[in-house]
Amino acid sequence: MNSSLNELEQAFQAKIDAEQKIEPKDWMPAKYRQNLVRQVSQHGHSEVIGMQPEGNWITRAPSLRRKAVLLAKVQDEAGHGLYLYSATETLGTPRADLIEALQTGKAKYASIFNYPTQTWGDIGAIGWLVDGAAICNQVSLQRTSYGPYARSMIRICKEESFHQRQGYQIMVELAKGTPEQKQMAQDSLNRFYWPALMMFGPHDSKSAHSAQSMKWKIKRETNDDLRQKFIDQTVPQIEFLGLEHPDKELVWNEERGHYDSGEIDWEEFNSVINGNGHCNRQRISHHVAAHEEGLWVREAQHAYNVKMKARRASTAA
Ligand code: FAQ
Repeated sequence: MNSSLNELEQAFQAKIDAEQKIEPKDWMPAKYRQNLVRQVSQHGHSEVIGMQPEGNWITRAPSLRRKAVLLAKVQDEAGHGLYLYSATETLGTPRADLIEALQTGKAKYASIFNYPTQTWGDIGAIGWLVDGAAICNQVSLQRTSYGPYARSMIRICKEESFHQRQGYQIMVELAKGTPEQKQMAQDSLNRFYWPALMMFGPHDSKSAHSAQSMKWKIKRETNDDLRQKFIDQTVPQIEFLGLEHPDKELVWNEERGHYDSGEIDWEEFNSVINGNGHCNRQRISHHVAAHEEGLWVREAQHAYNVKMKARRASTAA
């Protein structure tokens, strides 16, 4: 390796080891940049595509209050997507390229959003379990080494914790309601529990990016460690609801101080992340249609920017 490149890389790693943030104009290895663009943009895509399953229930929410709350939550997810796209753009990749990668299947988004929302209970389960899993992950990402990503996580986590509470509140109401409502809550828990565990990604031994991402402190905790945290925190929440745990192999392990759990269906996980889940095609075609319909807004914004730039240039002259 070229010695000056070697020195730059060593200085970069030393900065990371000293817990200093990497900022957009700092030197960084090409692979660090590439890995961040991959993870942060996929995170942004997850927030944006994640609006669809919940958006499906805005017109059918059971009360005006629930409708307003859900509408606000879905808007928050759009905002999260925008912070994350902005963070990715600071690494030099234009937004249009990110969108193209999403729409052509080159970039992934969280597998969970390819499951349909069939009942109102699913909206409770998403807020509780999906936002809950997202928070577990994102709290640790507040300490990620790339400054713009870390800062976006701080704000996003604050909003996600409201989301998680609104979801759990829906579940509490259903679980304490009529037998039919309680059954609806149980059914949603059964369908969303395992896909929520899949959000943490493959086991550490099978994770392609973890080792390097941990060294660069892009990721601060491994997939399995974060998943374990989520499994442990969810047990008392299920007990409080008076629902049955979907994992029949779950057992407390005194020695480890954690719950041991059953195995995820990795075949299902791989099938969903490779485009063959229930809703993959629908999610992308909906995104493409919305993007095309919004073209006039982007064109109007561009025309306005050009006009303002020309006006500023003429007043400066
Ligand atoms: N789904 O080597 P690893 C939310 C892919 S936000 C789809 O372990 P890595 C808010 C992975 O990308 C939820 N793909 O990868 C909300 C890679 O593929 P690639 C999103 C997955 O990056 C709530 C390959 O498998 N959160 O929910 C999944 O080190 C409610 C190999 O895996 C984030 O994105 C999966 N579950 O670890 C919104 C957090 N798992 O790129 C609306 C930030 C793995 O080589 C409503 N991201 N893959 O083609 C991360 O922490 C990491 O990227 C992981 C994966 C942990 C997701």
